[in-house]
Amino acid sequence: MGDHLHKPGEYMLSYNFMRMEMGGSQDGTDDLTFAEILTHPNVTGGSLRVVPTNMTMDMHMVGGMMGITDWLTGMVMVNYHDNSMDHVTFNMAGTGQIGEFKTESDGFGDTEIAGIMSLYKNGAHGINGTVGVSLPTGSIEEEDDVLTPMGTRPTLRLPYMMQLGSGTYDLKPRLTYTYLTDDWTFGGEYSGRIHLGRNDEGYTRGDWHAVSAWAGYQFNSKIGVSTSLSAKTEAKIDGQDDQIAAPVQTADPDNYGGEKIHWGLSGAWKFHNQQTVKASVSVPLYQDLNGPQMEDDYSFSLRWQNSF
Ligand SMILES: [Cu+2]
Repeated sequence: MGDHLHKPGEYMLSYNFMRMEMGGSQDGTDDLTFAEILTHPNVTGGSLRVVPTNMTMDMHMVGGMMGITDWLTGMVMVNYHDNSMDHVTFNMAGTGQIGEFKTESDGFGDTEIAGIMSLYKNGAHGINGTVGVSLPTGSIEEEDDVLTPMGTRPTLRLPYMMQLGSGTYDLKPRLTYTYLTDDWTFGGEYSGRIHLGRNDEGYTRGDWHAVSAWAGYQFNSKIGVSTSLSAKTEAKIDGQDDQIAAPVQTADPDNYGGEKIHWGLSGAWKFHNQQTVKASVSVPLYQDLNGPQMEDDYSFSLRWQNSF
């Protein structure tokens, strides 16, 4: 949304559904087998005994934009998350499986407010800067039932990646360059998320920084396609939530972050006046993860927007 502004008094409403699938685990760039994961030490002192095999993250995002002046557009975005993760539980020792279980969390995530400013405009060239703040409206105390290596089924606080928010106020800067012709669009962007301070449970999610570049082609006034490349670096979690202490890789703050490169493809259809639908897919080309950590498989999103 950082690539455009609206005229003063003009509004835009959008809804975006996004699904991200993860599966398998890596340490660095190496794929890990169950047996390899089980030899890793864990935060509770022993070795890992529970292995996550798959995660599905669904996000529903509702956004509003409003043109305030010629150079400033305001934005608000509300997020709703629906996460599920599959696991295999192993015996206290060895590699014998005792069963499988699924954990789930859902609810509102963090809320973003932002100002998008036109910093430079000259013919086809434009640079926009966005200053965004993420408010900690998402829960960081989600719980669900798990299957332990002892065969018990207690309700525990879920690992960091199943929580719905960061728990901190976060800065979300963005700098976007676009070059627009009648048929073609080219763009480049830096974006980041910087977590301010420590949350109530005693940790800070890893800051991330990303750069991306894209090219788009407009076949006619209604149909366009685009392709993108993006690279992202994310730090480990700093600190620890004392209530997240299970023999599973996702409970270890060190098993977060890394470097990723993604390739994306999308198509947009302007089907009525100012109403557009857009479908996108993204797949990883390269992942160097602070592991053991689950790998990105793919993500897709479906977006509807209307200006008025
Ligand atoms: Cu807009």
